[in-house]
Amino acid sequence: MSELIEARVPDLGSDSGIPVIELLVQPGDRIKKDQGLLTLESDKATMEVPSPVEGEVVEVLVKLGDALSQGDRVAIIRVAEVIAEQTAVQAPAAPVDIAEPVSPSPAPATVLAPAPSALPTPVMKSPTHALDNAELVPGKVPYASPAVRVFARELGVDLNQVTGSERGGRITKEDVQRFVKSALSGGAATAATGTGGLVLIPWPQVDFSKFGPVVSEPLSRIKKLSGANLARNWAMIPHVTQFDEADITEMEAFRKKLGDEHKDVVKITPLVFLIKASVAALKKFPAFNASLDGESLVLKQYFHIGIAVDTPDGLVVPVIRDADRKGLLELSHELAAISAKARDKKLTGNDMQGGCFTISSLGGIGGTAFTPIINAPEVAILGVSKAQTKPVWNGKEFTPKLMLPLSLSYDHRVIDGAAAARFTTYMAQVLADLRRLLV
Ligand code: CAO
Repeated sequence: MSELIEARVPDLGSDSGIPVIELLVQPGDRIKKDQGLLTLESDKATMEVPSPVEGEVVEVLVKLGDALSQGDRVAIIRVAEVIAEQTAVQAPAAPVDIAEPVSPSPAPATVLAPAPSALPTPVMKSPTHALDNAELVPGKVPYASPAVRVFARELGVDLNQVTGSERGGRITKEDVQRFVKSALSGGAATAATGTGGLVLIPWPQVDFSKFGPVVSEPLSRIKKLSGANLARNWAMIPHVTQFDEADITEMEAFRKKLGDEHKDVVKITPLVFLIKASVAALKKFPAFNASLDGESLVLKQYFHIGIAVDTPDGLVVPVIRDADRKGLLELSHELAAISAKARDKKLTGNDMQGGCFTISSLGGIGGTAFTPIINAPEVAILGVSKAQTKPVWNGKEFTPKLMLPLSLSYDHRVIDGAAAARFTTYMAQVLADLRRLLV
């Protein structure tokens, strides 16, 4: 059984008739308790109307520009019984948000039919921490004062494209002016913030149905989130991809032996060997275990490895912490656990934070090489394709060797081509002879 509840506009103080400036959800979206449903903007503040419960959006009852007051209905939400039970026993994960809620007081569910007894408190937008890649959410409200929003709107500037120069990414009037100047001066001039005021021509608007039958499907929440991150990372990081091959003939024999010994306990795939080899290479080449922070490089002394996991809803990157301190079996258990958690949609924000370096393995599927996109603020990512037996010349004759294709994309602002070639060469050496892990 599931019940439907109405989400309503909470107490807005003395304000009323406040326009809706952004809709943050649409029918079919799975939402967390306190997740923003829409954004209201008065001349004093911008605020989100939070969902009173975890559940699924059945209907959005308002549209952009509607003027809302306290108690107005904004959406109908289905609360699954199982979700309701979970909510009762455990605190929900904090919603991914660019703003820290100042007053995230619980929003009581308004069950359809009975009148609402109490209303939630609006979540004011006032970020107190810097943006990171897990927090760039499409459709989220850029951090700017109402006056700056009005200014941007008058100039027809989409604030999502403006980089804020103040603490926490706050956008100022000057940022908007710089953005406009950059656009007028003819294209991709760099904004003074140094993060790149990329100016692009508009996305083509095409009525595809003119050319044949079409169906339209909304993107999943994960696709929207990862899409925004991927687009930013691809546009802002000068990527180069270094390709190499590792002879894993002996590694594979060892993996099979180990796999047979532990077949009733855990599955051992080449990926755990790649995690260990990556850690060894990160230790040898510390610039790969780093992040850019303005004009400094932050070198990490820990080894947390992100693993790209393909789920029916899209790509997620849970992180295996302290991979340097774990053996192949422990890594195999952890890999199985995080993959299952990812596919069951149970990963929390914490599971996906703190990564140093990401591995994206398509080796179980196929292909010979690809160019993975760096998971900012990391500076490199390893793509792995399917190993194949190939004839390799040993100086006298061709011998069959199992060759594993490696594709290392790196941030050329931080890493030079020579360093990247040394990194993959070293990885290939480690994978070819695992005894090197002990050196
Ligand atoms: N070469 C040859 N075979 C490989 C291999 C490789 N590089 N990597 C894995 N395999 C084999 C495994 O040994 C396993 O074989 P068996 O079933 O015969 O034992 C089979 O392929 C399937 O492996 P798997 O994919 O289930 O396991 P994994 O540990 O290799 O990967 C995970 C786990 C979670 C990374 C993977 O399931 C996944 O989601 N991969 C996709 C990641 C992705 O989408 N990246 C793209 C990002 S860019 O859009």
